[in-house]
Amino acid sequence: MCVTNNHRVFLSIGSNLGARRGNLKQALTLLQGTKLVVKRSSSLYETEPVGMRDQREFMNLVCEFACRLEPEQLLECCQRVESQMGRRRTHRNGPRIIDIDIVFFGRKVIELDHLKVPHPRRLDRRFVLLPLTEIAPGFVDPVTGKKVSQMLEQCQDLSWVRRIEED
Ligand code: PH2
Ligand code: MG
Ligand code: MG
Repeated sequence: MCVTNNHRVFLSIGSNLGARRGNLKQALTLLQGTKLVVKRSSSLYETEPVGMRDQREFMNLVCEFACRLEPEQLLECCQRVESQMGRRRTHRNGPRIIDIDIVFFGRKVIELDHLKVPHPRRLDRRFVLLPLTEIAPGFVDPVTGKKVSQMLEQCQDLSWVRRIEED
C-alpha cells in the first residue's frame, strides 16, 4: 500500500523557442504519471522575457499537481522531461524549448545547493504570480506568509503578461 502523502505542488512552465504552445502542452503530458497528476492548469500567457535581452517572447503557464514524489524525485522528473524535449543548457537565461521550475512543494522549505523551494525568484516574476493567482489566489507562501494574490499586488516587476484567449 502506498502511504506517501499527496503534496500540493505548483510548477511554472515556460518556452520561447519553436512551437511554444505545443511545447507547454507536451511538457504537461510528459510530466504526468501515477505519482504526478494535473489538478488545475492556468490559462496560457504570452510574457515579456525577464532578465534577458533580445529574445523572443515566452509562453508561460502555472499548473497545480497532486504529487506523490519526494522533492528530489520531482526535480529529476522535471529535468528528465526537459532533456526528453531536447533542451540543451547553453548560457544561463538563454532561449529555451522548455523550462520547468518548482514554485511550491506544499509548504516545504528546501535550501539545497541544487534545489531551492519555494522558487527564490517567484516574488519578482509577474509571469509566475499572475497565472498562479488565476488558479490558487489563496495559497499561502510558507516563507513570506502571504497569499499568492497579495504577492501579485505587491510585485514590483513591470514586465507585460497577457492572457491568451484559447479558441
Ligand atoms: N524564465 C527565465 C527568465 N526569464 N521570462 C519570461 N517571460 N518567462 C520565463 O519563463 C522566463 C523569463 C528563467 O528561467
Ligand atoms: Mg526558470
Ligand atoms: Mg529552470
